[in-house]
Amino acid sequence: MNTRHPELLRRHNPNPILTAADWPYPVHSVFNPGAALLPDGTTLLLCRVEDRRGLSHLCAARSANGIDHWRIDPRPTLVPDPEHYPEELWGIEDPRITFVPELNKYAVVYTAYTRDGPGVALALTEDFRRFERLGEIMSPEDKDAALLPHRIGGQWVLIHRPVSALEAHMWISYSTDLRHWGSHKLMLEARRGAWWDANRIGLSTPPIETPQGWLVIYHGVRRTAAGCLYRLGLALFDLTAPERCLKRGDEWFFGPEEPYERHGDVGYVVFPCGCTVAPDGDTLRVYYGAADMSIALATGSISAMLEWLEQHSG
Ligand code: BMA
Repeated sequence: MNTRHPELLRRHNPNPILTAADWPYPVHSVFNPGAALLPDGTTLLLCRVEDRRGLSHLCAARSANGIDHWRIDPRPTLVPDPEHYPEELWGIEDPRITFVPELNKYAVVYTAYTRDGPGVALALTEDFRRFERLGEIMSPEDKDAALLPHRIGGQWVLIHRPVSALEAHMWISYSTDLRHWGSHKLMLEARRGAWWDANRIGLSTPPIETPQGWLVIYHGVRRTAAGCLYRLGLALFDLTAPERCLKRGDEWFFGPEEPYERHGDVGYVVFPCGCTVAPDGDTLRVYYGAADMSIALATGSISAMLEWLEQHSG
């Protein structure tokens, strides 16, 4: 019997690919980047950068091969603007990027750290230099959000993760104007008890559209006596009714193993917010925050993930 777990995501060597030491200005840590593949083939990462006050802003890094020789903006790319957007009082974090063909713009959905906790904010951009803010679209406490790339049944679709007293599940909401959201539906529930994804889950990268459905990488937070473990699982959702779960993997498939994932400001965390799909339509590059300290890369195959889900959904 083969007792080894299949490796659905292979870590780049050397990882991490970006750290605070690479930054052109003084920063404390860089992690949890959103990702986009630009039309000219450039990989863009919109990185969460934490300064020494403890507040985060976003900074773009560009690379021709998506691996190295990153060109990092010399100054912060998108900074909190609490004067005009009070919800950004304590910083902006964890961007998730979706290209929206209908608008010919990228939607950047990010966490705005408000006086009342984290909420969800949306900005549109064509070039990652100028941004049009639509403001806070989900009130606190809510985060781990991303927009789907096109309307379904005439409505825009947002996945997000509101928090109740004890539990945090993934929800889906609909809108006709990107500003006002309703028709809220529970999309994926955290499991209970000893499960790796008990009590608290959230979207990782924006969903990946495949002929079989929306492939979703999500994180599960397992609370232990020693702290929290952030690990990744897979689920598949209906293309035309994305709140309908078709398959859900029982086991996590990627978790903190390497020293840079186990040690940092928040150890035992792998936290992807962005991925790119290569022109072959199958090769997936996942960019993830490691231990809330640095940015790492792992590569996988969409068809292998779908195959795994076929075999591992209970
Ligand atoms: C989550 C988010 C992430 C962070 C992770 C681990 O709740 O706040 O930004 O990486 O916790 O600290």
